[in-house]
Amino acid sequence: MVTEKENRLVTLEEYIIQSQNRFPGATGELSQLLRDIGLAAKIISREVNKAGITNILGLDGSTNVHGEAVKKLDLFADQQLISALDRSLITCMVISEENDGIVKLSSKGGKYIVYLDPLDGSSNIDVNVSIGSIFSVYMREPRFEPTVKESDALQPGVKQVAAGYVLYGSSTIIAYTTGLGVSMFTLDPSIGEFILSEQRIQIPDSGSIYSINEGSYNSWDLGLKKYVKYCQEFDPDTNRPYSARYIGSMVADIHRTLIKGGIFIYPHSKRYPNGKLRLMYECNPLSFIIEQAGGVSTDGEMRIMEKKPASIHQQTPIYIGSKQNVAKVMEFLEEHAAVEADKG
Ligand code: P6P
Repeated sequence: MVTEKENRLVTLEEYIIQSQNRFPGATGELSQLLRDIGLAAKIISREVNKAGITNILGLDGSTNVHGEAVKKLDLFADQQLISALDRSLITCMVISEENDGIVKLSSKGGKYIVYLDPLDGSSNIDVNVSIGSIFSVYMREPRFEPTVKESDALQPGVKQVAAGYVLYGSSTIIAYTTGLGVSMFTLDPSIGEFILSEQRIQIPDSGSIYSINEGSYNSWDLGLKKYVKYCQEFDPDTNRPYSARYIGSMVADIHRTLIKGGIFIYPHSKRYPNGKLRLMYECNPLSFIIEQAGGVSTDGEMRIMEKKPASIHQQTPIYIGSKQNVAKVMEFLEEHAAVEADKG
């Protein structure tokens, strides 16, 4: 018999406060930061869901640091997230895909640094495919320098204090972790609140979905080609052939991988020698989520979250998902690495 109390809806705000109360020494600042992001997510969700009506679709004519055409909603999302973080005066600096350099906020003494991909997968905006926002939070180091500088933000992913994503899909959800498991909330637009839908999420140890842009097949290393062919072979004992699913929005592909298991891969290639996806505001935060759910995330040679960043917009290859699926692709990569080395 579920008592009324157990059945009561828990909002994101209530959940954040309840979680904070488990840390007697907590100052409430990280809680406030997470609430700031939740507020911005509601505002962005409203615009994403009516983009077609308010002609916010389409390009605004500029390009971002990677030379990618920027769509109006990218800028809107960037502005909403940065202003929400600025208002609470606990974040000193934001690094965002939409800004070449660091964005210094009003509070020079703020204890947090936040990386943002304000609207990931924005190439899908005009075709009504799910897109997402990604955030990654670090403590500022060194803590009490008078001025913030880019080098303060060059920290490995293992030093994240929080990370998460917002997925603007058939419903708007937010998933985040502070290192104590992954919690997920669904936006109820009728009351304007994110409602707790799941906590301590666990990714299946193995999955039968592989997710990669096969259009780049010809430029892959031999081991990766062999792995994808392995996924496509018939073997009912290992539930193969696997299903191929690729949305082109990392948040959506990772969310599916978290829930259903399997693997998402964005490898290095001739076009992207260091990989396409950004280490600090795509791969580290989503790796934190997947690792907290019991999965793994590597660049093909080392754990993503242990990479020491050399620059704030650094790119990396990524193999992320269920333990057994990532282990299997690594077997193929290692087996054929010698062949690749010989090719030079
Ligand atoms: P491709 C979106 O532009 C993005 O940054 C990720 O969200 C997505 O996984 C990837 O790039 C898609 O890249 O080369 O397959 O179109």
